[in-house]
Amino acid sequence: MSFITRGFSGRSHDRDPRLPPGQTEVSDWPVLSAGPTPRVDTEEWEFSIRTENGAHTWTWDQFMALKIDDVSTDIHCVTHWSKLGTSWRGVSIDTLFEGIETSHDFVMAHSYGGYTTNVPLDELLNGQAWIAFEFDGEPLEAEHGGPARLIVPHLYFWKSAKWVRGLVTMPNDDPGFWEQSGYHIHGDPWKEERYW
Ligand SMILES: Nc1nc2c(c(=O)[nH]1)N[C@H]1C(S)=C(S)[C@@H](COP(=O)(O)O)O[C@H]1N2
Ligand SMILES: [Mo]
Repeated sequence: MSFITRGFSGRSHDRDPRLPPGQTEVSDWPVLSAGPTPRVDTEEWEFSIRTENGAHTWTWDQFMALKIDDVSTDIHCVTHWSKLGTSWRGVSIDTLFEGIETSHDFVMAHSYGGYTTNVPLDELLNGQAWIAFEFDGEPLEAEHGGPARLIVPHLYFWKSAKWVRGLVTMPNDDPGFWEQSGYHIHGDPWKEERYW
């Protein structure tokens, strides 16, 4: 069936074009957490965005009243696994930043439990990132970041902070948890920005 394609594509003949270099597809979903899994009840959960101009905070109920997107995307972990065609529901960072102004170009995502990761603000906007609370039609499991996690699918998955509790804008691209320990400051899987 793919006889001709095989001939032309050489040793990558069976490689799914959705797989960035050095990645292998998995069908299961590995759990990678740097510490214990925080258990955050939606009754207590809050999400906030803080800029140099102040803070906006949403409760779970307020969050659920926002515009919710269905997202289908591939995810790529720096440890070489990729999961293709995953489906999520969540609120886009565009929606959350409506009415929020900042002169800052960078964001630190903060999680319950203390994890942090840095992302340029313009890579969270224009339909590139969400605060997701459902996976495959089910509430996001605690091990995978529930009740809600950041997803930034076009960057390596360590940028997708589990148990996210807020975004803080910042003028400089300060490194987060893994970025301080040698992970790449940016993390584009197509450029293999793994470590530095
Ligand atoms: N809060 C928090 N978020 C995190 C991590 C973590 O340790 N703590 N690990 C990151 C890494 S390295 C990866 S690969 C993914 C793993 O997500 P998963 O466990 O749902 O596969 O979460 C990212 N987000
Ligand atoms: Mo990772």
